[in-house]
Amino acid sequence: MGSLVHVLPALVAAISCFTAQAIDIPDLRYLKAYTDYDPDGPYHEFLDYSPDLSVQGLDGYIKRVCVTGQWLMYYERYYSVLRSIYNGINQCFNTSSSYPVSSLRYAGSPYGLDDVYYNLYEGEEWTGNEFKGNTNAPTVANLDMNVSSLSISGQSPWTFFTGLQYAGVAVCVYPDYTINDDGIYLHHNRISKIGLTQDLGLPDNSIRSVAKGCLTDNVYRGGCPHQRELGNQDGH
Ligand SMILES: [Ca+2]
Repeated sequence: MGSLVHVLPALVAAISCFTAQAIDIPDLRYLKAYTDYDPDGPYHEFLDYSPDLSVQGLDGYIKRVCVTGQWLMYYERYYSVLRSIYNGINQCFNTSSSYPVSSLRYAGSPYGLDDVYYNLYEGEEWTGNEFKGNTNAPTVANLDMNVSSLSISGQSPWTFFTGLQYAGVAVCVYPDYTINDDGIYLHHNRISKIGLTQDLGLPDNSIRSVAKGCLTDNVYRGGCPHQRELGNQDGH
């Protein structure tokens, strides 16, 4: 009987662990890429970045996508030249074959759909190299004084600073846009061109550190200029 007493709690723990995982599944990001417009056709499911879609044999062949999360698609390999953004929760979009896609990646947390997160990008319109995370960063390291666009997600604002160690000019950005499907939420905001976003008050290539929360009175709530690319469009 002694051993059974020990086995039972372990079994209960295993079952609750499985239940937690099952509940988490609808929150996971994915992108299903179809080579035809047929919703019943074959597809390749992406859960992570693809810097070169020729690896999956899909360079230039994606005609339809179904997504959960925020996905960025590019004309060129290695995230160069933004083609379109698809975001949603279990939403499908047709894409135009006249504008082939050669790489793709998601913006947001790799852990949970609406977990707090930020992504900083080297180029305008979320192109090029990236610095990302879910905690304070006293330096943005490889993107120091080179951030030209950004994305935030989850239910927390983030403060961006022009100095190292949270010094200098600061702006707080709120995730003021919400996608909701059957009680599953994604809060987010995006800035495509930091230098050209006058309300933001930060020059291009000026961000040097990042902190969670709103640590300044300089608050920015606008953004998401690429709503035009949602839906059955090319983004052009
Ligand atoms: Ca830059």
